[in-house]
Amino acid sequence: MSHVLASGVEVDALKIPPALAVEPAGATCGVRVRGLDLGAELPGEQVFALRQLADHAGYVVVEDQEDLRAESQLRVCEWLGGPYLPPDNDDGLVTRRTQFVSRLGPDGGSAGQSQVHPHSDNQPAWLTPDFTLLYAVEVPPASAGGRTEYANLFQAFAALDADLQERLRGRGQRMLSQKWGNYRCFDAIRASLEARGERPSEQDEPSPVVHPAVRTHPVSGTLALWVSYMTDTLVGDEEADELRELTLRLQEHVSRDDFYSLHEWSPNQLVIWDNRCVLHRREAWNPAYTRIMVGAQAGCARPF
Ligand SMILES: O=C(O)CCC(=O)C(=O)O
Ligand SMILES: [Fe+2]
Repeated sequence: MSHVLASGVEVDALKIPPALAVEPAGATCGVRVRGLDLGAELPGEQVFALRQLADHAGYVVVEDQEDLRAESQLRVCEWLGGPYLPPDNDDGLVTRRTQFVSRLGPDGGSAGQSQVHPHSDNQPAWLTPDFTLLYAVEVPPASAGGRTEYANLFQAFAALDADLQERLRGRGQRMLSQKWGNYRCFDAIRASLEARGERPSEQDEPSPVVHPAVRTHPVSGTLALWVSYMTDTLVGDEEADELRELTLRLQEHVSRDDFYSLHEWSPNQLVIWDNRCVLHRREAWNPAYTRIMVGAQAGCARPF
């Protein structure tokens, strides 16, 4: 049965070969795909199907990927625009970002086991990754936490009243540095920085990176409210207080539960999410359980 994807395009309007089964995955966005074997060289029509879904759905859960090795993730990255390499000054999650494929866990790696707040990966960089891939090797039972949620930012933009949409179009947002963005978004990173006596301060140089607050998706052209907890402040002519208030208001807006789709992980799933139109956040998990994930990022562009 056809359904409408996050971008507004119907699944039936895409070229999906009959060997693939596609169904909705989350309440607000996402698809689940069966019939793909990413451990093998795929025919072009299947790669094309995966690319179209990744470009329109917000996130794609690819089921039944047994023992998806690093080389296979690299090949998927190459299909999606090439592996993303972070800028040199990216600190806080360096290990994960400098090896385009790396293992998170069992202690959660540098992202830790604690809660992760809404963000888009590497959003503080000028050039940001289109996609993140995350493969579940071993995960806690859903009742022990560790679930990941994806916010549909097309919906978040559409839900603003017309006046506010107008106020935001064409407006910049200044990003935090990667370090202070990670401090804000990863409770585990915050705890380890604070344990070393490090905290953000008024004296810190503001990051030079300014992104659009409303991002045009490069494939569908649909508008996304691309604000997150990696945002320092919106840019504009208003007084500083007013800008701060507007920034906070939008951060609360993109945290609204009704924009989020909950993903409960099972082993052997690869999730590919589209950082251009979804935010993600993750629950803490009970450290008595092991959670091992293998991740990578793909595609790279200057947001507009
Ligand atoms: O563990 C997850 O599900 C997501 C972690 C995350 O957001 C990250 O490492 O950037
Ligand atoms: Fe992330």
